[in-house]
Amino acid sequence: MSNIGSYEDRTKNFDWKIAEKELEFKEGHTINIGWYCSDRICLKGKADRIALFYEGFGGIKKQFTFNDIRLASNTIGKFLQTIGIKSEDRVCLFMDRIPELYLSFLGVLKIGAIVQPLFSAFGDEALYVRLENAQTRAIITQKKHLPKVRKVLDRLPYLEFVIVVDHSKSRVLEPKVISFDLQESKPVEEFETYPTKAESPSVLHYTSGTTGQPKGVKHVHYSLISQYLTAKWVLDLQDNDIYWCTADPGWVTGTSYGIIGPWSLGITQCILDAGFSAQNWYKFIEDYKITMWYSAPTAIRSLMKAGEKIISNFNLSSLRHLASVGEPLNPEAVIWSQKVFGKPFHDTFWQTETGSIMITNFPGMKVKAGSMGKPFPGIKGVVLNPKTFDPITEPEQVGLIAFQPGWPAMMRAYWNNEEKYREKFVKGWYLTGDRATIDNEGYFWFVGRDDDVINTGGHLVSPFEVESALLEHPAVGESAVVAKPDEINMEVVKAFITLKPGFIPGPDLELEIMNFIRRKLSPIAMPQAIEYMEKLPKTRSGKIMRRVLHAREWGEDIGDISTLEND
Ligand code: 6R9
Repeated sequence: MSNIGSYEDRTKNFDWKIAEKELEFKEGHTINIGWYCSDRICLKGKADRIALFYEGFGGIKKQFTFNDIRLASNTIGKFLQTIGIKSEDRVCLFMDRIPELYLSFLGVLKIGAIVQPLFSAFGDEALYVRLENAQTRAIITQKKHLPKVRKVLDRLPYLEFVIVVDHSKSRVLEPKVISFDLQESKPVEEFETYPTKAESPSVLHYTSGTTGQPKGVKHVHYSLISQYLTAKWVLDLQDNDIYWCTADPGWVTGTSYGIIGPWSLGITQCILDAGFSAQNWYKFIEDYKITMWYSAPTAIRSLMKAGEKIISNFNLSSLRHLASVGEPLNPEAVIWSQKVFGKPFHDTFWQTETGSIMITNFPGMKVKAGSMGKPFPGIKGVVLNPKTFDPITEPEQVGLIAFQPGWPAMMRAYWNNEEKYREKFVKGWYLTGDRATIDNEGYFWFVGRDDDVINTGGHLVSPFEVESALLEHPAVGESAVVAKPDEINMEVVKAFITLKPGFIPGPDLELEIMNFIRRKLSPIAMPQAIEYMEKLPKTRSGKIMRRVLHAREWGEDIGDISTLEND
């Protein structure tokens, strides 16, 4: 059971100072995430505890203690300083989920530089746009990704160093390209961490949102305060937990809760970089006796698709707490998890921009399947009237999800884009770009992104609600619902679906599914068209890209699709 007290108690006397105190941080003092995640844990007597269990392709296994990650991040930091990287320089991490990615993350922060993690699966153009925007000075990568880096190197005058971590010997390989071998380097025992302050920049995450060009979201070292406390209270991380966050650090979940949250708490975490299959995942949980599992709806739906039978081949009894983020968590997924794992996935809502969890099913709080839960203690969350931008006070009305600025992990800027940053604030509220309703118990219910909500003949239809209902049909594996142009109603509902194994597409099934939704929801929400797909377009963080499907329906330009998953 959780040891953090009730939601009500935690909300009543909330103060971020609780985290400051636990972390022994005082205003005006140095705060450095790299140091907090390694040196401090060693100083607290946990130097020999495993910080990272890593498993890669081909069954490669490695493990690192907190002392190991302290030394490795010192060594990487020292190396970066030696070649001339300075505080606030941008250093991009462009690696698969290998240990060096995690160790470099801390190393870059320890020298006061800004870490810019990118998905290693990005193609050269996606890479170029982000490095160009951030005027990145160094990129740390692997041999296998070098061809993509070489392609853009000439066009990036600010990019002075390409550092390859898996070449056997440290030396200059070609102009601008050097290799750095951690194993071969002498571990740096004593290292002076750069004295970053609360407002010193830390992480630069690129997000494309659902529309527009990618934006660089700038975070600061003080974000640690939120990430530490939310990891402790919401993910309910306790001293002996074995934690698995399935997210890649190219996505904010993989840094805020795949590095900073757990390690600042001194928790052992596991990384699996061997692709997705239900078999692999369940085996990983069994092998490492994972107790806390933070994942995303897209993965959960894939596990649901793989069926329940396979689960009986594994012992998953170590699991104590489950949470999800990234997309609306369909009620069906919560019900399923309760049935097969004996506990529900706890939904959490937040964004790259918010830096830490904002709305949550707090441990111990009643879980309402399909709801995101309530604002984290200390967070003032509301839904605003879309016209007046005033908070809606009566329950069950659709409004814009907004927060009162001021929590520690809030972004400080969009990199070089003051205008877009300012657009996110109205009447003193930070606008998320999402819509929800709040019920009479204060629970938030996701409706859709601002631009995804469908208006059919004046009725607003929540794509999430229709998608969730579709998942309840036995044939449907995944679904994406968008507006389709219509002469009479302006817009009607169109559903794109993938089928579970064994189901055959055809007009009869289509009709059956349409009627299923009509009965379950309403004639208005019933899809007027259904299209079968092999797979749905998704971002690298697993979010369904409705925008791509929408643009196709409307004959519009699909815009930036550099985050589209394409393998
Ligand atoms: C952490 C992260 C943010 C957008 C957000 C919303 C969607 C995230 C959600 C959710 C419904 C949840 N989103 N969590 N929608 N329920 N629990 O995902 O950051 O990649 O920036 O995406 O994701 O639309 O605005 P990011």
